[in-house]
Amino acid sequence: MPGSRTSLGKLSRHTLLLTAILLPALAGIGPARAEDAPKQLMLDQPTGAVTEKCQPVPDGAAQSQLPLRQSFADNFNGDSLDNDVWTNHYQGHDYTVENRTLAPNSEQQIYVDRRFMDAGIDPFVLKDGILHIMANKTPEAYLGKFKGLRYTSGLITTRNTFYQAFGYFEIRARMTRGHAYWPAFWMMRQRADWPPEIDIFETGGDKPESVDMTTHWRQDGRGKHVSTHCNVQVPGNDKEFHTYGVLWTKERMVYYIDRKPIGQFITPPGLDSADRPMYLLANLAVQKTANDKTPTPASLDIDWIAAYRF
Ligand SMILES: [Ca+2]
Repeated sequence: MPGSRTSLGKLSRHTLLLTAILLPALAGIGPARAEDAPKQLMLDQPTGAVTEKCQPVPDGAAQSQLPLRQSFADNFNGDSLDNDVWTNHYQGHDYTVENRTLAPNSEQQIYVDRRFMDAGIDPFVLKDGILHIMANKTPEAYLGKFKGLRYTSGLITTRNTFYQAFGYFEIRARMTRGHAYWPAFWMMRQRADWPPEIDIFETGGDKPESVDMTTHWRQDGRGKHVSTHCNVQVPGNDKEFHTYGVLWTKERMVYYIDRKPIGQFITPPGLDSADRPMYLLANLAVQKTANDKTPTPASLDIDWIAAYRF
C-alpha cells in the first residue's frame, strides 16, 4: 500500500515553519498560459556512472540526447475531466469512502467526484486549458457520510486505462501553498504489488518550493521496503508552472525539473523489467495536521500530464 509514501514524517516537520497563506486559492489563475504537451521531444540523458542512491546531476555532466514520442497525454483543454481516461479513487468499488483516502497516513481528505454519494461536489475545475484539483472543507451535512474526513479533494488515476513500463513521464503543474496540503504526481502498480512506487513530485504546502522526488522498491526485488530520495528547491513554484518528470530506463532513473536532470540512480530491482508497467496518479492530499490555518479552497493546478516512449 502507498501508506508509507515517504515524506510524511519529513513533511510533518514542516509544521514548524507554518505560515498561513490566505490568498484566494485561484488568485494565481490570471491570463491563460496553458500549453499542450509536445508530441515529440529530445531529452538530455546523463551518461555518467550511477549508484543505488540518488545523486545530483552536476551542471555540465556528460549527456546524450534521447528522442521520445508521446504515448499518453491529457492537456485538459475540455470543459470537464475526461471520465473515459481518469478514475477518481484507489482500487475497489466506486461508492466506498475507504478507497478514497489513505487511512494509514491519517489523511484528512476524501477524494470525491461529482457523482459520489449524490453530494454534487466536483473537485475538478477545467478552465483555459488548466485542470484545478480543488480541496475544500467537507460540508457539515456530509461529515457523517464521509466518515469524519474534514476535507474534500480530488485524485485522478489511469489505473483502468493506461500503464507503461520504461519511458519518460511528466506533469506541468503549479504547486499548492497552504498548511497541510500535500500534492503529488506518482506511479503505481496494482495495489497488491507495492512497492514499487515512483513519486515524480511531492511537496508540502508549508514549503512547496521543497520538491521531493522518491522511488520505493523492495530490496533484491522481494525483501524489505527501501527507497532513495532526491530533493530540489524550486522557488516560486506555487506561482509559476514547471515540468516535473522522471526518465525510467532499464539501467537508470533520472528525475527532471523543466527537463533539466537533477538527480539519478540505478534502476532498482523490480523496476528493471519491461513486463511490469505502472499507471499514473495525481492528487491533492490533506495531512492530518490540517487546522484552522489550512486555507480553503486550495488548488493543485495541472496544465498537462504526459508519457513518452523511446
Ligand atoms: Ca493544458
